[in-house]
Amino acid sequence: MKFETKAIHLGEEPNLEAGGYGDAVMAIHLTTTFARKQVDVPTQGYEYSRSGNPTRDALEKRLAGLENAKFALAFASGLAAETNLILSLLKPGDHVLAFDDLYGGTRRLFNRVFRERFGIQFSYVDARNIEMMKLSIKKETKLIWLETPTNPLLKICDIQAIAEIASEKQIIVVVDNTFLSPYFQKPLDLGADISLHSTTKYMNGHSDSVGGCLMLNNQTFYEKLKFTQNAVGAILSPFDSYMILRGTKTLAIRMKQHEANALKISQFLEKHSKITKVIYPGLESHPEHHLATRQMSGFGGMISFELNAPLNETKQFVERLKYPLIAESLGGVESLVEIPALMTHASIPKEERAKIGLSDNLVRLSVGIENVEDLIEDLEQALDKV
Ligand code: P1T
Repeated sequence: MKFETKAIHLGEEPNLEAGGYGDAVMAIHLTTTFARKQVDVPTQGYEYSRSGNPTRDALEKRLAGLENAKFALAFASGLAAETNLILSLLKPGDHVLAFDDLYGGTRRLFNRVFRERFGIQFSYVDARNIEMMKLSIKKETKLIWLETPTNPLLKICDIQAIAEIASEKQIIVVVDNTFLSPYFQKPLDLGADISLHSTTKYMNGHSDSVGGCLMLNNQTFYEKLKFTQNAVGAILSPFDSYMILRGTKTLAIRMKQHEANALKISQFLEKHSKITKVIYPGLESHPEHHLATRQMSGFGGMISFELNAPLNETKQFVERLKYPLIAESLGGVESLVEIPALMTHASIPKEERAKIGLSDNLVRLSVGIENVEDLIEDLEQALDKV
């Protein structure tokens, strides 16, 4: 079954047997608990909705299929998925080697919760530099944590090359695949052990559900993650499971349009005299453009850029835009714009931001699927006044 077909049918096969209604769409099983006839025989295996729920199970089946994975688990947010992963697979003293450009909330979780309070070690390196990655592995290194493309600088690292180094040393490789969705990148096929998403973004795609998921093939890891999911309880609700089931049906066509719009906008920005820098993996000027072409099947819908203007003028430019909403998050059908240093990455100290090249006036644009001419016209009018 091909991607678009899985995205519509997997997990939502109608029940045409006696007792089923043949629903074309998965029901939202709001129930918290499941009645049984016999004390020791749960009905169809269901006991209590934290441990398992038919709507969440349907979503997990779909998510696994989209990423060519054997297993998937759905959580209350992307950060809940990350927390579940670390609690399941690491212990105090273990070391995580992470890409130095990550979503600000991920670094906050690592540094302020797991390092300060639970004694897990983290070091941050530029994962584009394979030699540096090799040199940074310690005997306590249990996990390599990648985001590619990164948030917000869209740096791209070689998943396959890193997975090869990691497997020699039995280190688990996690890839946060939020920025591309499985439509454009499948980290497990490239040798990663676990793929992670904030489903809040492209997977749901309509800015109306917060969620997260993990996909993987290793049964031992899956059992540990599943145990922790039930023990800790950060599950995705039945309603949000339904929302993401619905969202994934249009993932392929949405991603194509996000990409087509982003490519045109990045080309427009690159030519504009008031723009000093445009970062988009689909541009030949992107330093990892060739790796992107090999590793990804599309370039996604995220663009970061800098204006030839100080921060206050950059802010005014953003505030003059008519269509993109000034908001955190990304991956919705509507365009969203933000200044990471003041918003999504404000929790990272300024000197850390400077080290990775995240300037105060970098603008991040999540390109929506509005008409691209409207979006370009809007950018043009806002740039004219700079
Ligand atoms: O917000 P939540 O669903 O908990 O997901 C966290 C997360 C994880 N990974 C990546 C790459 C992310 O971008 C995010 C959330 N990011 C934003 C809210 C943002 O505006 O960048």
